[in-house]
Amino acid sequence: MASYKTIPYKGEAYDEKELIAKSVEYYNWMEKRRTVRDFSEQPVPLEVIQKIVLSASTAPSGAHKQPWSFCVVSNPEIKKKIRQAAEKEEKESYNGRMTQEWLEDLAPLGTDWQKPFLETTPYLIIVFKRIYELKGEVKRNNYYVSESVGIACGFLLTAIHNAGLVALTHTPSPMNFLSKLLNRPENERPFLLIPVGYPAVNALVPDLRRKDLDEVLFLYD
Ligand code: IYR
Repeated sequence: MASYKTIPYKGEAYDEKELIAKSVEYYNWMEKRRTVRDFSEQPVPLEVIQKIVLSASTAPSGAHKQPWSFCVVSNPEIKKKIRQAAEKEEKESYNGRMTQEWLEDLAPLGTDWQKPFLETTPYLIIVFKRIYELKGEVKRNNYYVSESVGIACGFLLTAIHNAGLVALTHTPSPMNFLSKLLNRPENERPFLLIPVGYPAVNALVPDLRRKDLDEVLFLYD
């Protein structure tokens, strides 16, 4: 079995003071990230999206298989088809498929079946998970696919935030129409649909509260 040659790890090391300052600074910056639903139509250079996708693709993955495909849609006709198909599914979901409890949980966010951002945002990034690899006719396994792709999407959202752009993690359900519309191979399944762009000038976001540390951190020392 071939194995990787090894190379020195090139990370940065900080003293304790710097370490604390870095972690505080990073948290304060991350805390500003918000899911935005009001996008501007202002174009974004493709190069930015390419770098954001490369950043996402640095995520760790099972057996380093990088089991993800990022489809970047800017074509207006394809965006229109995606919007139509997504709204059709969402309409059915909001009008019967979702439970009363689910609708109540969502009500404070004010979402509904209409998804204009699917057409107005400069880019839709549709993330697919590759449940296996296809080398010609031969199938090779991927591992921890949802975990790997989930982490990559986290990296993607962070890279978008770092660029000063905004995103929405949209999950039309069911979303198999995306495989058809984008003509994806049989080893791929849609994972997340992420519109990316600048926020609208007067974009509003819900004034929500995030859990405190003692609600999410449990120390065993
Ligand atoms: N997919 C629907 C519903 C929805 C579900 C959850 I959970 C959300 O946090 C937000 C929306 C939609 O996109 O509207």
